[in-house]
Amino acid sequence: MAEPIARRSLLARSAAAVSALALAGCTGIADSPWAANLLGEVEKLTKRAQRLFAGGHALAPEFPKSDIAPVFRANGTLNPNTNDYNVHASEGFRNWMIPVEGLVENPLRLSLAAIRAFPARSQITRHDCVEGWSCIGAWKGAPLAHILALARPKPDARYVVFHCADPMGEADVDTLGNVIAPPYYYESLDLLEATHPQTILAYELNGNVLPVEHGAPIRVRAERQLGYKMAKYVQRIELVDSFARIGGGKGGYWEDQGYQWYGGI
Ligand SMILES: Nc1nc2c(c(=O)[nH]1)N[C@H]1C(S)=C(S)[C@@H](COP(=O)(O)O)O[C@H]1N2
Ligand SMILES: [Mo]
Repeated sequence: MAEPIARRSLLARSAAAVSALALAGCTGIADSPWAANLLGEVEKLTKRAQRLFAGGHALAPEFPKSDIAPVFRANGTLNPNTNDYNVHASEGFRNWMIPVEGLVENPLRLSLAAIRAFPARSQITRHDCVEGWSCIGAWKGAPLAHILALARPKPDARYVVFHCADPMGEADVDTLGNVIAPPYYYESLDLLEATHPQTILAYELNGNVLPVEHGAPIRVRAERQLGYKMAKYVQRIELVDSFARIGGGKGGYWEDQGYQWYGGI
């Protein structure tokens, strides 16, 4: 019986998340409001500097084919492994449907076939993970700008939120026997980053159909951003004016644990 894993509490999960932060050299964010404030300021500076010096839509470097890593490292969830996801995987994701909703004039429901039929962009880029590794790979997908142009964000839309299919931990049971669902991975970009030409909904890696460990059937590539900003297993896209009502309110699963929202590189 998988008892010990199934009973692992959310508290243990967040303790694990804090030690993961410690490993990533981010100790103290959670304990010190002063440090958190400072980090917030640095974050704003990084964002302003990147946009000022690099320009709003300056491109991340792209590389020749000869630089592609023989094996692209996978990180975070390697398989959502929920009943629902497993059914979709067994069907080759032909029934996977991504709603684009929230603050849009024209809500969409995108099948994988529809996403593959959009004009595609291919790019060979370097992925940087905060855990201290990088990997170069070739990605192909549909520019998110194209999809947002079809959905027509309303004037008050500020962020694009990606809701993912992978639960972060197991369901838990409280003392009254109520089942507590685990949080699901989610991430967000502002409209500038979301409409950047290298921000794509990717369905191919190195010329092959996107493998499950890399986010099948659809994952975000936002090439000026750190790895954790690039949601895998995208299930639903929502445009919002604020993060207040989503997850822990910080704009992403890892942001809710203390990571910066602006993960520029
Ligand atoms: N849904 C989801 N997206 C995710 C993650 C995850 O655990 N779940 N991990 C993030 C992190 S920290 C990194 S570095 C990259 C890893 O992408 P890869 O497995 O294709 O290398 O995915 C990001 N997107
Ligand atoms: Mo990462």
